[in-house]
Amino acid sequence: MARTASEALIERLADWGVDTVFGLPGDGIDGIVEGLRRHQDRVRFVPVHHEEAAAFMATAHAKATGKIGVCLATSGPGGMHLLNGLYDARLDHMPVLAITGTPQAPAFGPGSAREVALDRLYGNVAEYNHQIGDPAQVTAVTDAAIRAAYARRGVAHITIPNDMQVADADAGPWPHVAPPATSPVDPQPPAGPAEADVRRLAGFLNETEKIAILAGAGALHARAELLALAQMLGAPIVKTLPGKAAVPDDSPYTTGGIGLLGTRPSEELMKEADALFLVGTDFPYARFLPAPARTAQVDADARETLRAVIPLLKQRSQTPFLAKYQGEMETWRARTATLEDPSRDPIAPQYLMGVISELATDDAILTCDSGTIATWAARHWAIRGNRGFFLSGNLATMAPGLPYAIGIQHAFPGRQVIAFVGDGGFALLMAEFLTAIQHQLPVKVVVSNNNSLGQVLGDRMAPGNPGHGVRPPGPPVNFAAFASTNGAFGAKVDRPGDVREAMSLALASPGPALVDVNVDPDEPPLPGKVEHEQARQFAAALLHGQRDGVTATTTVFSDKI
Ligand SMILES: Cc1ncc(C[n+]2csc(CCOP(=O)(O)OP(=O)(O)O)c2C)c(N)n1
Ligand SMILES: [Mg+2]
Repeated sequence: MARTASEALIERLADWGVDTVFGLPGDGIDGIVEGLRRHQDRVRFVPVHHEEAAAFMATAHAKATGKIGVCLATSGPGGMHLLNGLYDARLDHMPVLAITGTPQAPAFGPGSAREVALDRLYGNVAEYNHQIGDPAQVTAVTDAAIRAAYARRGVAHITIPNDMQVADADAGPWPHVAPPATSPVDPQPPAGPAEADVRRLAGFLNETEKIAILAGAGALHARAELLALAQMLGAPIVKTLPGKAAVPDDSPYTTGGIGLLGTRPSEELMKEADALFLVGTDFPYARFLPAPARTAQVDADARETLRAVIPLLKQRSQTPFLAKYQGEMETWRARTATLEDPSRDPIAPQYLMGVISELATDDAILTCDSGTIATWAARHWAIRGNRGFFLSGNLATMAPGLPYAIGIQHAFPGRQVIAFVGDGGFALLMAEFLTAIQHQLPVKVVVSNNNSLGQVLGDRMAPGNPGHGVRPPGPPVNFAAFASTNGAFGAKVDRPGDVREAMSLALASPGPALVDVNVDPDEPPLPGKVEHEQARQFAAALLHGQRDGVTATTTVFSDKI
């Protein structure tokens, strides 16, 4: 049988080192799926239950491996479903290739079936966006798309009309004008900074007294350098949430997170600092940054830049700024530990996260959804050893936790991968747990089940409004039953005394496992530093409209540390 253009596509993906494609079949991509079938020894196809999840899996693959993630969807609805996951990649600067199908030209036009112009729809999300017009282009276009995704750190999109998917790869109508293919390698240009910039940076760092370092996802590979820098300058390291794994949480050089989910010492030191050094981050929440401070930002490779600047720095002997916040961190850590109270009933979500953190391996990877779960993970999932942490950073969408875990587990079959998700976020894409079961992936899912869209409840309470549409009537859903009915480990936990055993069993089970924990529905995710006025408004909102106003009010005031 003739070699099709789709085969040329899959072969080229394999040449680029792509070993997995996440997607959902459809007649709009039949030819491509057939190409995957013919080359299954080189590229594995992971069928999912919702295309949005495929895009999240591809994004997670890129986040965890640094290599391009690939997702596939059919024309029309399939292509539209990918979009949320692709925006996640775009906003967190991840190289992802989306492949879609399109009806062939004669069948496509006003009023035709599947009339969704995916190339136009993707105009805003994609750095590279091309509809194949000649089967002989496929190899060259694949090269260009992948190269663009790496170079511009974003999404590339190729859409292929049905007839071209199955056309003879080498017999396009215009083979003589097909662009030449390049080679399937991404040569790394020198990513280091210019020498003059390094000297200026060293001068800036040497002459400023109170420096705060803000480390982001772009510094995840520069742990040793960040710690050496902090030690020489006496400068505390504050971490953005996507940069959480940059340095261990028990390091004396870090004050942990920043922003609403961060720590009080981070918030305070940012106010006191007179210089800010941003390493590998485009942290968007300016109100948490020191306003008048002088600022330096590393956009070149973080590790290369720090390696170049460290030899030019003067070792400081007195480090009062660091020492002050090290002292404050002792208080914060002690307080954080008390919040992991095993005796609280209903179960404190902080305790649940604390137990996971204690029992997980030193190289476990935690993925997380947007919601109150992100606050509990930010504060109670301890980075130690080679642990990882991934979530949707700038898009902050619900639901990526489980698909992220599946994508990462495929890339790292030997590592423990845990998704810490909310009942709301899990419900959005819970069918992907079936994907884990069908692929026998040992992902562990922990649902922090507060029977509400807790984060929204918290956001509404801050200005004093009671919740509306965020707490369903009736008891919490039983997600554990869904897991166990379908052949996975499932445990429903309602009592604090059962949390540890259920978690141990789930982590020890060889296949996919789900622990669904009813946590306190009235536990608000408070900022690290709660001002009196904020606490008052929270309390007022709770007393107005919440079921257990009095319980939560107690928590609000006792959290005001
Ligand atoms: C796709 C999407 N829809 C809505 C939101 C707004 N939102 C942010 S957090 C949240 C609540 C999430 O609820 P759940 O997953 O149960 O987590 P919880 O906050 O209760 O811990 C919502 C609705 C969002 N971020 N993304
Ligand atoms: Mg919830």
